[in-house]
Amino acid sequence: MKIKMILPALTEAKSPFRRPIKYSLFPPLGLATLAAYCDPADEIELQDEHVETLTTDDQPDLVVIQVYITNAFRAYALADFYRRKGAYVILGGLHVSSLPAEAIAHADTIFIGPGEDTFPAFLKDFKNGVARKIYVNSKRDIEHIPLVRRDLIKRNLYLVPNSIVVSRGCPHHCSFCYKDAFFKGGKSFYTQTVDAALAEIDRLPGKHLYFLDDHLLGNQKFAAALFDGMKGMNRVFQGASTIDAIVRGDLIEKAADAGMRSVFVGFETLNKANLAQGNKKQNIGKNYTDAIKRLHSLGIMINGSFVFGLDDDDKDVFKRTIDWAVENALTTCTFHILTPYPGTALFASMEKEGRILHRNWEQYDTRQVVYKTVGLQADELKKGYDWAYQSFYSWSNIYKASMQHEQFKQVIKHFAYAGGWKKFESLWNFIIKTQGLNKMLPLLEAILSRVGGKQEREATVASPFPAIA
Ligand code: B12
Repeated sequence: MKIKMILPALTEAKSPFRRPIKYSLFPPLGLATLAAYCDPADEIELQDEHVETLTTDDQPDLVVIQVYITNAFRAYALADFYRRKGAYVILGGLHVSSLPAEAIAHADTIFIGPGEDTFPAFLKDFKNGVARKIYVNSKRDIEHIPLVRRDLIKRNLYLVPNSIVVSRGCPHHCSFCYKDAFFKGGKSFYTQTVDAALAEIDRLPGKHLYFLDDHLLGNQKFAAALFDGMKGMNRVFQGASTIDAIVRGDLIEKAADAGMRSVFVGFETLNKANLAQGNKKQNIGKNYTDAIKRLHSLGIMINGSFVFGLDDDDKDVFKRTIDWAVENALTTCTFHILTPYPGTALFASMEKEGRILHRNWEQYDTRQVVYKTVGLQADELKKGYDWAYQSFYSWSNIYKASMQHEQFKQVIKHFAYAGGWKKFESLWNFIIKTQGLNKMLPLLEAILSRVGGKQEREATVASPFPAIA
């Protein structure tokens, strides 16, 4: 059987003129995970529209499309196209799980939730000619899944080909997060076995890894065993965690010893009422500054993530946030305009209050205001968000943030990194266009590599490479 797997892209990611580096970071891991359930005799082609032009003159028997919010319309157009050509088209992923009624109009079969049980069940039914219209995930278990089909990934098209996930979901329940909608009706946080995770790491060439897990430190026992196992594997890695997991016990020290060199932290907001609106209980009352100092002392770079537009935000929120991020020497920041994803508690409450402005999902990219604001006018919010990026990455603030470090070496490295990354988007664009991204990997590994003792570790260089939003 001929199977075509597609990760569609939104327009911006496909621009022939300028393509932001963030779209060339990670390969389509979800589809490569699903491909592992296909028969070895199947002829599979996996195409990621973020990094390549789709071939559409083919005649696959089965087309598998992954849908998330901003690529939904493109995914539906591709699905319609292949159905007209006579292929059997199936749709799954986060957006399909949130809005099955919308997706079903464009598919022969749709999938709700993770695909580790439903996709193999479908394949069996499909071969027997009895495929159903809808498959709903019920088994939440990734302990014994087949090896991700990394051979289908075109590694040379990505800056970070070694992305990996060893868990699904997260132990928390923030009202704006996709998670509760996607994992409705069952476990919403589960991990691989430590041995399977270590074996998967072992399969990856080179040194650098990027864990895409929502919360790598979320299961303390699992993470501790994973980091113990990784010690001596000579890896450097980046991942995400919450503040409360960073300050609890000595897990973060274990992570640093295992090779963690940068962490994505969702600070979201510095305002308690806003944290409560976002149900981000794990951040309430936590001393952010202590956690930051601890990370810096371990040589772990921090990519702080912030959301603007929660109801308690006022005009000063942008400056307050930037001042705080600079004072605390965050190396990189990603800012977002609050975005209610369908299926979330936030979307439900805003819809009830008549605050959802439209359903043009392409604009739900966290850079545009898609709901009726409360504390700020919509244009103030958009302008403030744009200003936040400009201000945080201005030379004066990069200089100020760098100067917060105690060690001179760290000052220089912070300055070079933050300046270098944000100011060289056109260089990244050139590298992408000339297909030179994979040649940058050794540089990334060298920069993230372990530095000697504690004193030197304090001066660890931050990654000059983008952190994901
Ligand atoms: C890596 C990543 C990216 C990468 C690229 C995506 C890629 N290459 O896969 C980049 C950096 C480009 C990116 C960008 C954005 N992202 Co993003 N990203 C992620 C991240 C961190 C990991 C995805 C992943 O690999 N997961 C692991 C794999 C194993 O899981 P999976 O992909 O979900 O696949 C499983 C199931 O979904 C299912 N499945 C998926 N497809 C199908 C299809 C079929 C037929 C079947 C049966 C099953 C199935 O089976 C798979 C195995 O269980 C997720 C967070 C997350 N935890 O998912 C956010 C996430 C997907 N991103 C999100 C968003 C909003 C964005 C942005 C719009 C935001 C922004 N401001 O940057 C942009 C725009 C992207 C665009 N082009 O439109 C949201 C999506 C919300 C939603 N409701 O759709 C998420 C969930 C993060 C969040 N905080 O909410 N992202």
